[in-house]
Amino acid sequence: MTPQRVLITGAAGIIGTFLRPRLARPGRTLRLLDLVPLDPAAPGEEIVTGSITDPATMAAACRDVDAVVHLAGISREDTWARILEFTIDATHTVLEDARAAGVPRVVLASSNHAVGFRDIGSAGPRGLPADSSPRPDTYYGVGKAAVEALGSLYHSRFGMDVTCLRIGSCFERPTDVRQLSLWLSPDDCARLIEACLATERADYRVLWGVSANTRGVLSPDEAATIGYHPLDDAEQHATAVPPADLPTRLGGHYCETPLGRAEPS
Ligand code: 15L
Repeated sequence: MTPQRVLITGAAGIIGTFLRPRLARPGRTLRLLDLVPLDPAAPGEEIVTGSITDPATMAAACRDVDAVVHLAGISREDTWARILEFTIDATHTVLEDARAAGVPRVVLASSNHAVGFRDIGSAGPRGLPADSSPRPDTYYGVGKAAVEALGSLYHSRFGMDVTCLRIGSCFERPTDVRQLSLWLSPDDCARLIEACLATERADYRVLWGVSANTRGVLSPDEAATIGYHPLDDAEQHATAVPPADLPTRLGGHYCETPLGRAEPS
């Protein structure tokens, strides 16, 4: 049975906003947490306003929850201090409070930037394996690699079911050539989360979060093992994308971004 009460951290962010209507189900409660105000709760929703860095907020937010989908944190390159506080330390707080509350299942938003320095060309016929060891391209990527390591630790020590999603480019539609390979459509993102919420055996997994892109470079195999079958393809938007060469590295321009420089959102 899929979880009945699901806590989503970072619910006001891009992915949280995509997921809010798409994960709504009869009999399911979505507990939506963010620092910034959200639209008022609809039936089947609970709103929590607060920070993932605050253990008391997280302890209350994890109460009576069947699964946590942890999206909150820094979503691009930033200073080391902010990556430490809002990605690494905050994920520790989320996992620790989830453990203390007996939450059995956690989905962690990782990123392609945990392995952004890998060559796209070295991907092989099925694409780059989802569990390729970290090759971060930024402090942001290091933060996501640490998130994955924390998830592994909490699975191994406490038996939590932990799935880390190395998300490609999750936007309404792809806007550049790299995203034609890495796009995760909003609908496929919801399909992927549903597959994570429905796994039957507690495990630790690292999966790609991408759609079924014609120009895909990331292996679909690992995510398929939990029943994720994407239906969208970035190619349907290709004519609107300016022609350009595919970058050599998976992380694209992140590989050249000065370390620690916060980009405007
Ligand atoms: C990410 O991890 C970021 O959160 C997002 O803003 C995009 O930059 C994306 O990766 C990407 O690589 O396109």
